[in-house]
Amino acid sequence: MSAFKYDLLKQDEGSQARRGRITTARGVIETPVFMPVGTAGTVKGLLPEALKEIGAQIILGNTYHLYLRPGHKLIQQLGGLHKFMNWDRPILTDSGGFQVFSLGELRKITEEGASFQSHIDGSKHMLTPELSIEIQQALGADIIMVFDECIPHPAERKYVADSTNLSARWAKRCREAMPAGSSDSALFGIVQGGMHTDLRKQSAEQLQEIGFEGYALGGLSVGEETSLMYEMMEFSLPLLPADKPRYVMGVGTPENLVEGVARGCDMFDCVMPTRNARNGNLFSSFGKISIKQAQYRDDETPIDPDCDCYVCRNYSRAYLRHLFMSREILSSVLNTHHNLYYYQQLMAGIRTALEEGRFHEFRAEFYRKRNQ
Ligand code: PRF
Ligand code: ZN
Repeated sequence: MSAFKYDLLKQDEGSQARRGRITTARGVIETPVFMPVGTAGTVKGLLPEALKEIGAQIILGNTYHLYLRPGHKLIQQLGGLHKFMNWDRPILTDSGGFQVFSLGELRKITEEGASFQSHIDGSKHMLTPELSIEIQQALGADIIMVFDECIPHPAERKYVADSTNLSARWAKRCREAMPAGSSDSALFGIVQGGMHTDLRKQSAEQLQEIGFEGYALGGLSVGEETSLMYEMMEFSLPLLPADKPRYVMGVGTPENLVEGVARGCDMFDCVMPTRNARNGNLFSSFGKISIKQAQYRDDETPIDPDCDCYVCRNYSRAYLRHLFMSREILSSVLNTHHNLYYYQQLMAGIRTALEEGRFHEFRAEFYRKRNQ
């Protein structure tokens, strides 16, 4: 028997927002939740202890990267991804569908799967639904994603329709490839359908016919207008079962998280807080700052006076600017710590607001601070 379950704790009255709880064999995840990205078996720049201190409940790993390097068989032999990277809380792995899609010219898609050339050494590989499940099982992920094709935008309608059907057939093969009974891992389906509501609906129905422990929206945040992404969320999320978690993949900015929650999303992941940190772009309750700007040269204040993270309690903008300009390793470490803390606090604030029935006020206050 799988330990996996989702409990809907509270439905917001003024929006689609939900306060929920996912239970896995490795512990509970309070939702809505943001999952830091740990592509290659590490959330770049942070010790697992720091990740916990920040409040990360679950992190994301990538099939594509770990398959190519160091190899899923090696990780399995060494006791699985949790042990390998010293992280004992839940891990969700993405199937490789999106990473292969990002390779552009280096890939070819057939009924069988996706052939591609490694971005590391150019070697040829083929990822199929069955292999993707085998890899994610070997890694020991708590939540496993189906192998899909993330459709580029814009795309011809015929391409979107054919690809969405192919992803549905792949989703079925993923379900069938899951080991029966013994596994503690949950399998999530991924809704595609591009920017077409009828194809999104068809995809949501095809996946529910197969049956999954949770459902994701794929193919968003691929270059479309933000308003179009919100429209797609608004249309697609209510088509998914209310008693299962809903995950919008690869999203997004702090605004996207607030708006995603308002439309009924429970889970998010994005490289934005970690990647931006390494580029010196820092989040705060009043917006984003670029720490390399000359105005911070002698600024003794912390990144965000409202933030009580380790970095904001101990370091000035002047010091963080110095580290960034000097290309010091600690620059990435401290910036990543602050940005992920900001994302985790944002989600914790959303959860508390939902519990107290004041999500509407929280959302208004969130925008008020940014615009003042
Ligand atoms: N599919 C998968 N992973 C993803 C996406 C997708 O469509 C996206 C889209 N933004 C991010 N990550 N498997
Ligand atoms: Zn901070």
